Amino acid sequence: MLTEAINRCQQRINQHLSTIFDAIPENEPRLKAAMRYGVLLGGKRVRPFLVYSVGEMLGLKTEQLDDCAAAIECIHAYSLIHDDLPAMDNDELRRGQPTVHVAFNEATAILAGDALQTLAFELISQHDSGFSASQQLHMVQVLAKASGYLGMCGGQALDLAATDHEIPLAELTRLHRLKTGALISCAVELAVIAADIADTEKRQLMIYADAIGLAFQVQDDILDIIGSTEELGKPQGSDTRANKSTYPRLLGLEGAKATAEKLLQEALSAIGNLPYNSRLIAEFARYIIERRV
Ligand code: GRG
Repeated sequence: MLTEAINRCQQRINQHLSTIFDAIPENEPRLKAAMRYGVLLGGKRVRPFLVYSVGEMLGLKTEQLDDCAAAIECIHAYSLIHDDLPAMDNDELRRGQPTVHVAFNEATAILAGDALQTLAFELISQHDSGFSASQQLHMVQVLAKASGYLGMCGGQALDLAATDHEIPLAELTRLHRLKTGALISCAVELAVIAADIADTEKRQLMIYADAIGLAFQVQDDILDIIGSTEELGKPQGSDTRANKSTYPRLLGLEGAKATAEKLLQEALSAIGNLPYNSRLIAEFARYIIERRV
């Protein structure tokens, strides 16, 4: 059921992003090609999956959720393009393909990230979205906050500052809540705003989102040690984040696995009593900590 739903979501979001790009005029073909390359070259589509699965669970139709799903993936793609730049992680490969600054050039990669970021806000503020102006304003606000200073950018700044020295667990957790967790929580929140549900139910879903957002990063750190199936060339057991604090470094591999399991239980108990069929998002929470890519 989950694999089928993930495949369906991947096809849906890829198709919707393609449609969006087909409609963008060819004024700046190289910039447009770099944006399309950055956003359409693979990826698990975790954030769109959350928008679709939470939104549908709350009674929305898939087509009502397409632009929110595309917007959050545009923000994610922008963050990866900028994260790969020489001034940040200086990576030449992403998802097994040349990174955007390698395939195009550095200036184009910076602009492609910038333009994907603003495209995200364009998508959720369209006048014919079907949502009220107040819902749209709320979506713009949560997406801006999750991506910016109090979210992903702030987390990235903490991460850059924490290279070459160990940081305590509480600081590592704060860093990852911002850098990775904020956008994952935002995916759930966009669906919640779109469905306009009661505050008590919203609170439970946001506890779920916070727990899986952090669990995602714990598992990312674990995969860096045990080897992801995406990085088969890399020797198993090699810690490529040797100069950084990670959950396995601070807690040991077994401690990190126990933390991921604890976060999974927190996520599951938060959604256990919701008046919706939460089976798919429960299965997804388990996938987050069992995934090998
Ligand atoms: C440059 C402002 C700015 C932010 C960058 C998210 C991020 C912040 C950097 C990515 C670096 C990284 C490897 C983070 C670990 C967790 C993570 C977000 C991995 C990438 O996300 P996935 O696994 O990627 O969802 P795919 O390829 O599946 O889309």
